[in-house]
Amino acid sequence: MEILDGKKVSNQIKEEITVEVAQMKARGEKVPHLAAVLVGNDGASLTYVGSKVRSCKKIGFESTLIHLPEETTEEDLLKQVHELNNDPNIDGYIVQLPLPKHIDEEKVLMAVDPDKDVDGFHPTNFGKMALDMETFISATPFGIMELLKRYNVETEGKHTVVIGRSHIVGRPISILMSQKGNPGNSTVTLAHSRTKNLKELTLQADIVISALGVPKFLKADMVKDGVTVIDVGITRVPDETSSKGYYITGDVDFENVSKKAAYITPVPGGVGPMTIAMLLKNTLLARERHNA
Ligand code: BQF
Repeated sequence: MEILDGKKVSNQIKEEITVEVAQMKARGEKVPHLAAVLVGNDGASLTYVGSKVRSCKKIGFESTLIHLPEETTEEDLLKQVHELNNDPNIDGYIVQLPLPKHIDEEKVLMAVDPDKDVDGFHPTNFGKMALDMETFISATPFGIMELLKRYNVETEGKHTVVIGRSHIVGRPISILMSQKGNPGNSTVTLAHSRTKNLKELTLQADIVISALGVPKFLKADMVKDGVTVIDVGITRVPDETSSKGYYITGDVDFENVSKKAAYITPVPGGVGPMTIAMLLKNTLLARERHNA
């Protein structure tokens, strides 16, 4: 069994980007500038945005955090989005999800300039991804592909079962894994809440990608020997004995599934850190495209 160490690989990617940014600077070019819009004070969102901004500082990017109150109206948020679209200093930006319930997420994501949409959530960018065109690939699916690539995990002709059909992870990774390329060329089954006999499917899988959000859902008796398991789940489970008041767990019963797996991602330290690294990669790409 080999651990797919997302923490380690994400640090490698960040080091590679650091070198490129230093070269940009040495040539007298502007360095990439990422902005993040956070609405409200959701604990997990604050953590995620904080780590994105910290990573920017570490690798030499400029960053701007726009923290708006929970009561921000949809209209005001759309105004902020248009300001970022028109700000020539900003190469790329994200609107941290989830948004408060009174704001229409789809409307906001549609307002983001696709050329600055480093999360790749705009329909134009999702469409380009699905058609194999150059675009911003969403950070989490992009991170999974990069992790498989850097560990030389064989995907060609393999049966990949994706669990979960979210717009942000399940659906796009099912498309990417079936596309031509390496990683890719996989035969993909996309399973979801209405799937019957899920266990029958996962038992046939060479690769299982779980993006469900149910702690320890995937059990050892659901996978075959030699399986590759990618765990995208991150759930905070309340825990009074922990200093943070919670611990983080994935969709996979790691202790038991890892005994049968050829490759497996841990939680934390697997897909999560890769998501951050690929957001930075997309921001670098945005800067380079604006130069070109
Ligand atoms: C780790 C996210 C659900 C909804 C909105 C490192 C992250 C997570 C875990 C992280 C995520 C999940 C992010 C670990 C960003 C990934 O060590 O395991 C980093 O910061 N993520 C997000 O911005 O919005 C989300 C999950």
